Amino acid sequence: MAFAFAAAIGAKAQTEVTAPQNVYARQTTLLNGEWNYFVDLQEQGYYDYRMNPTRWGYFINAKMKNPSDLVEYDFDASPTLHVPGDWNTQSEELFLYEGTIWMKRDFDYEPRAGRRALLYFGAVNYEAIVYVNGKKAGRHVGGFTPFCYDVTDLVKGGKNFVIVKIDNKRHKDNVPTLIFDWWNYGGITRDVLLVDVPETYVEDYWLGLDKEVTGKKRILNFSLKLNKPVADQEVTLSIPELKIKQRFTTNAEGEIANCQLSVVSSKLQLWCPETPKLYDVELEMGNEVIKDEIGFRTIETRGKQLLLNGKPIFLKGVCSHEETAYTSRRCNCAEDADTLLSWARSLGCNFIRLAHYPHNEHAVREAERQGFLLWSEIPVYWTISWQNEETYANAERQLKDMIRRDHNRAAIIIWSLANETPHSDARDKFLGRLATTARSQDNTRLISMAMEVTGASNYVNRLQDNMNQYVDVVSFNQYIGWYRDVNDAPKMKWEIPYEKPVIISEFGGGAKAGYHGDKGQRWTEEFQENLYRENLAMLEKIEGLAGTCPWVLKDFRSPRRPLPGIQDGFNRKGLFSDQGKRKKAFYVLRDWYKSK
Ligand code: GCB
Repeated sequence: MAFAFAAAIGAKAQTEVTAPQNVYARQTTLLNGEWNYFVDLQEQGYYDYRMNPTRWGYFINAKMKNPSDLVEYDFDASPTLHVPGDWNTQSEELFLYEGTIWMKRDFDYEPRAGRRALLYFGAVNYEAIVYVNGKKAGRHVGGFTPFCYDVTDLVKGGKNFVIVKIDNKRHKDNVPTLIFDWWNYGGITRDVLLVDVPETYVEDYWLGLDKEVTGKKRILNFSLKLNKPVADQEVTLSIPELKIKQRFTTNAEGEIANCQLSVVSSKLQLWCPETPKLYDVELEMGNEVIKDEIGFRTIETRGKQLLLNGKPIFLKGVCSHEETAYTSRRCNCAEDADTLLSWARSLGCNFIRLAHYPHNEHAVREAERQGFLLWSEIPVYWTISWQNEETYANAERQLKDMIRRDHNRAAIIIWSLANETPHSDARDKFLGRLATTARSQDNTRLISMAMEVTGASNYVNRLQDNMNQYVDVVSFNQYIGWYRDVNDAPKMKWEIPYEKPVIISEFGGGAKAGYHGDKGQRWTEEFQENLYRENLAMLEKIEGLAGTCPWVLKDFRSPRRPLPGIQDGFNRKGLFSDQGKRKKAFYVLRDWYKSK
């Protein structure tokens, strides 16, 4: 089993630490709630009038002390935004805003001997520069993964304040790049926590089921890593329901490496969509107890088959953005996920492609409790700056952080590295490196990426992609019936010359809920319904088809979809409208999934 002991790529600010595994099980204080904010269009709170970073930036939280003082901002007199939350849907004037916003929150802190204070952000989109009591804690880029600072030396007893400069401007070299088909929600979009840990604490752990079945026994693989190389620390792992209580001791690196626990097969209930069994797991080190719920399952391929717990499975999937039902804002909690999951459930799904970036941890855990298999992806989307080493480091860091956060989630079976990337040597090199990294971080899951079929002259679609050597599952998006004539569907032949399972990671077309007409009339529910019928009939014939993920569960906001009266700023390829109305295609897919 691979364990991600390597430090994240890229220069770390002095205070940056690895975000602790299962942060919600630690001693934490939520720093969510109302944060004062103001917009800084010209970033004058950061740069002076010669465009040099200034020491007197807004992060010092200056206050007038004398009547003659000049201070041109005041956090405490400024309006507030709720955290977690995107700013776009909290203020009308921020709906289209892409730029810098400063946010501040006060908090109380009482130092205790032998304890450290970590400041954890679930995600900030896109760049965050974090200051505590006027001092910089660090800078982070990437909008969908957690990051954490050790702020013990920055906090003091009593009143403290944290200020974050958040910038969601798009840039060519970012991941994702300048263009993408979803809303660029800015802000502190996930939880902020102050985490109270001992000097030496469990930074990460890994517990999962081994693929090998030996006689009547199964093996659980267990590894653990402390935040520093402290030897001889005793850690007790308990899984009461399996009558496991075992003590381990850390080595000189502060690790418990590749330990194995044996369980009687008949006593172990495997996690699967029908019975998503999770076991209570406890890790005890000194006074610190970390509780988790962990499912045990295996995932592998055999030829063109996908095997869950050793048995072939067909993935009845759907793609979903992390955008709420009804209100169309960024999701950030289990309740937000619940509605979307119930919609996927009503379709008969057992699988969700979390597009196109890692979704929040609550959503992943909720999906796991409810028995959904998951595909989790990093936003290497369309045209990334393949030649830029910094862009690579950024993508790799997002990949590692995605894997690290969720490597104990049985629900996740596929790590996806990219979506619809244009072929070139530079791209192949970039994605090849990412694939090797993904494998080194986690060799217990499958790797894939949403590819494209090349050319369809004479109605022959051939999937030819150098990336196939790296993936376990061949996945591709196709839009026959939307970006190509629906009448072509019955004529299409598919050539996928790889001995690997095939997932159709996207197909679909738009319809405005409630708009009816002929099946040849674009945007009607009938058009979309017919498109689904034709596509399912066509896809069914693909040899080795192991799953389908139509695009998409619900209509979602996108700046690329302006058509008045129809799109109005929404990508309308949802099977549900943004208001939860089922479109006719919903029933076509539901019936097909019933037959699977
Ligand atoms: C795609 C993209 C997805 C888009 C979709 C569309 O191929 O992967 O992000 O939203 O097509 O609607 O065109």
